Amino acid sequence: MSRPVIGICAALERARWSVWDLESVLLPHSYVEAVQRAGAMGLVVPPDPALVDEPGEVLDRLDGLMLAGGADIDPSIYGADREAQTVHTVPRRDAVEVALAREALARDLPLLGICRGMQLLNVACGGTLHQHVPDRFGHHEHLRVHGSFDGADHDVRLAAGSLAARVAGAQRHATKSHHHQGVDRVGEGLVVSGWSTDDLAEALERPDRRFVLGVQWHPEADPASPVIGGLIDAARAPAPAG
Ligand SMILES: [Mn+2]
Repeated sequence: MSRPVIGICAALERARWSVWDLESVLLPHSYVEAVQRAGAMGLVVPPDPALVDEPGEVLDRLDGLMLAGGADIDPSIYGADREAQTVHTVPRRDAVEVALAREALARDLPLLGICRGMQLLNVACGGTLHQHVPDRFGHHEHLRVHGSFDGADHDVRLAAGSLAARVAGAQRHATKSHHHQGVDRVGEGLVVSGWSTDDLAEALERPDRRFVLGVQWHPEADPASPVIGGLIDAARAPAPAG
């Protein structure tokens, strides 16, 4: 039996490798490996502008969608002015991912948003973001070292009976954290189902969908995390008729 196919949205970034320094479609291998480890095939989805109008063109070929971490979302999408700490936004990527997330919700395709991906899910549903969590909350517990998960592996508490708690297998869950933005106003239809000790939203879900989950932490960075396996299980289950 063939593996379920999970589309993983990749970044558009300038990158250096070997002798090259070029605009690149970029995705940390940890996302692809985590999907493979859970028994699925990871298909890297580049930010193709044609998908803004026709997201079904790629979703038709997928059993699940993963929105990966990455750059700050351009605040113009959620109707806010850019604050000083919001940098290096990639509006082309944002637009493609918003279209994919909305269509995945509409067709009840299993969807997991990780870090930026959770924020993207919120924005796609009309929500807003805190543009710099340390300014709002007065601490750096969600990101200690740029480019590393060191020192910011805080716990989250998950709501009893929530999808997040079911997938994590417990109401207290250890996480790898690396974010400076966070969910502010929650998008339409979404429910916050996880919090850090400062009450920042750490998990979002759509209880009226099969599997729509956003996590503010990085399960792909933790081989012991059951979260990506939860997406794969949902992607493997037969879609409801009609
Ligand atoms: Mn956090």
